[in-house]
Amino acid sequence: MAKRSSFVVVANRLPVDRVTTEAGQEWRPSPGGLVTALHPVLAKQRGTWVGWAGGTGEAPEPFELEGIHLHPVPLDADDLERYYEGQSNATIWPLYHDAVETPVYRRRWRESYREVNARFATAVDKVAEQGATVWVQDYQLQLVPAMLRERRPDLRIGFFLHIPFPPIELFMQMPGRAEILRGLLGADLVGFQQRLAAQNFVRLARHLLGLRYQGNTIKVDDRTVKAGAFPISIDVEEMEKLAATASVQARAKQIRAELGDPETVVLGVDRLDYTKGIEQRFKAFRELLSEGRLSVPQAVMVQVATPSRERVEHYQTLRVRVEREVGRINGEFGRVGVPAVHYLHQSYSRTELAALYCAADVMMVTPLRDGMNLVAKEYIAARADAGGALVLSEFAGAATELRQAFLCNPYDPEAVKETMLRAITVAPSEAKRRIKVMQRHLRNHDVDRWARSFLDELGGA
Ligand code: ADQ
Repeated sequence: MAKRSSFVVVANRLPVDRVTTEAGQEWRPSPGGLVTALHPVLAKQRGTWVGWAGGTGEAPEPFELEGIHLHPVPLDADDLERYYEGQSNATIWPLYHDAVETPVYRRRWRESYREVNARFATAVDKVAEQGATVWVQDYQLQLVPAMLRERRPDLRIGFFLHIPFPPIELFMQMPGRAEILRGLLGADLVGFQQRLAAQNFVRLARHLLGLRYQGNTIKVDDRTVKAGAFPISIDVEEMEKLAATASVQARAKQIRAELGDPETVVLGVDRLDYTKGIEQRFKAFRELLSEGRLSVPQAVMVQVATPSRERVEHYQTLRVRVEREVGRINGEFGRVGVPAVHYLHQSYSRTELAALYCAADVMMVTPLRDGMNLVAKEYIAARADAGGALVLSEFAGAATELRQAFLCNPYDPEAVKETMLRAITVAPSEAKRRIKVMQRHLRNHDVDRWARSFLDELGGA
């Protein structure tokens, strides 16, 4: 019989990785903002996290790690291909990000998405005690709230979407759109990164299902569903402390030296994803070099592109395009021993990321659309010296909060170039002023506050 909890988090992935050590296989917590934020609540309430443990085949037995119950849900190879790579990452992901790549629609993927969502709902049903609070995370599990409500009307159900929620015209493309909307409406509280997304959602409820709403409260049968904006954040203190350690500071210096001590280090850190505007950033850098407004080795660019969703076609073609562009820039503007772009298709530790942030004069965050973008917030938190400058796309959720960044429209190449130059040439006193204002904002809006505000609202919903 599964252990029952009064607080359950449901996400596609469990916050753990299986690692092989000399002693055999063991589980390690995987670092991430979500688990950091939720760990205290989960530990205090003897909570359970329901999610996929990675790997295909039979799921491991439920186990405990650092005071949290972990309840694995199995996915087989077909689920992975259809529910995860297909419906989640080739249909919903591009559609919700302004269709910057054309979403692919397949009936079999949709069926698999439904089956897997039902499997998650069944798992939660098993572990949630009477009247428990359940918090469902993200676009892979949008049907879970309604499926759960049907099985368990006693539960208090929250849902948080980490990615944007599209305007009506775009959402209406989706085959099976009403099922998704009804799925979300199974929750008591549906949270988004931004106010606009919450508005898109309530308007859609009226447009598609004829539901009435007042403010952000939708009437569904005899219940009400609240929508709201809860901009996610990072563990600000952790990043501040990490970046201030002597070893990170030393490593930052070493990175600059290894880059040839250029005047300007421009940095990008993203999952290799077509929503992140990596190509737009390279184009701006290349044109500035070719117009002679920047030159190597005075300015160099470092682009960390974390491998991501490598079996999805959109991502395979993106990788080819990005790597071709890196080759082109280095071919034209690099010199022996001095590439213009240092391209790193690798994962890094938090420590190395912090050192990279500290080494960068200009951080380029130029997504075409992004729910929030935590890299932008991490960069600001890492700059204990209040040095550096952040170039930030207007289409990242973070732009709503980080108003002192150098904001730009990533679709406009001239705007990206001008903004990048402004960030490179900003007076140090002005740069410092901007960073400090943003740091103050972040200290008051960290990930812990995000989780608390959502759960408080859900408690009162
Ligand atoms: P992502 O699209 O993954 O998140 P982001 O918010 O930037 O984007 O978070 C990425 C995280 O991965 C950051 O914490 C970053 O430090 C880390 N990371 C990036 N490259 C790395 C590397 N090479 N090695 C190790 N770590 C790396 C989704 C949404 C966002 C939303 C978040 C949280 O798309 O809009 O901000 O969820 O809700």
